[in-house]
Amino acid sequence: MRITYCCTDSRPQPWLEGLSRALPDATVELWAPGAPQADYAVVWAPPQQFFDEQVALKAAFNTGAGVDALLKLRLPEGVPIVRLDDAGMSVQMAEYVCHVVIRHFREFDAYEADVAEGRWSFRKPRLRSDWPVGVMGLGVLGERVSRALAQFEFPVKGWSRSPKAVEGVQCFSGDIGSAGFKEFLAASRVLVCLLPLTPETQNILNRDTLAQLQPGGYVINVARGGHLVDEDLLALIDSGHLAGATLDVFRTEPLPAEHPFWSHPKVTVTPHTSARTLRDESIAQIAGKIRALQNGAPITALAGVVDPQKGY
Ligand code: NDP
Ligand code: OXD
Repeated sequence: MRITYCCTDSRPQPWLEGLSRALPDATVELWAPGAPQADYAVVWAPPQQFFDEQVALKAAFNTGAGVDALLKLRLPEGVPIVRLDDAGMSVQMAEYVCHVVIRHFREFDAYEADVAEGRWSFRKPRLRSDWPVGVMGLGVLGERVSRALAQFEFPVKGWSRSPKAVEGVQCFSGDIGSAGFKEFLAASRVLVCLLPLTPETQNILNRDTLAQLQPGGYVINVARGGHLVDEDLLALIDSGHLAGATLDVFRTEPLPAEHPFWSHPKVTVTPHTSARTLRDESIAQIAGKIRALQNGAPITALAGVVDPQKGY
């Protein structure tokens, strides 16, 4: 069995060694143009030439949860794409989102500013009931985040395309623009985006949808920059309808130096770090799936197989 590795964002050697250790019977190689045909691919943002040349793949494993970049390529007919299914990301995402919600709700940013000026001051306690948090997308990450927020006793609302039941979370469902979607927005004050980026969800955080949040709303985008219309967010913050935003993902990454998000006092920027791919967990998951396929399991038995029609 031959495995080809083509990830443009990480040092290849530890991945090649880890995959070789996990699959001792396999030949694991770094892809280069003209490389021999492989049975399986491990990829992140490969060039189009990669898929034009690798025409004998039984499956391609994406070393991230989101496949929006991969699905922009011309993929070989019938090759299943398998994304990371958690692999240590959901707990990181829960930490990040809970941190941001609590920081905003408890006004820790304001306390830090006071302390920096040597001021000992108290703020009036806020009521959790005034801070319902809406989570868009109740998949692997969204569900974990919703449960974590519910542990802190925030009123948590969740929205997904198909109906879901998550303990402690009021779940809404339906397509974008449906009654369920509108009810979800109207019931939320903090909005967390954990949707995949697809043609339907592109620009979903816009003037119209964000205006439907409760006054004093706060936006947390940890999914993809393409979900957010940057100018609409800034206009709603500057008009006072939104209190601010924490953004981990951007249309162009790294965020260009001249972008207004860097300096806006009500916008916090982090460098696409809310849930990182963990190498050992990811290798273990991918190797386990390759072993299952080699032992005759059908592709449908694997978690994380992407539906190309849905785009996630
Ligand atoms: P999943 O595929 O497990 O979950 C996606 C969820 O979104 C599902 O609940 C799905 O609904 C819902 N959804 C998709 N399209 C629509 C739609 N049109 N209308 C309503 N609901 C919709 O994905 P993950 O939870 O694993 O990951 C989510 C995203 O998080 C990734 O695609 C990636 O972009 C981003 N991400 C960001 C990271 C970072 O560091 N910033 C790290 C990892 C991921 P249904 O279940 O009904 O299909
Ligand atoms: C991912 C990401 O999709 O890191 O896994 O954004």
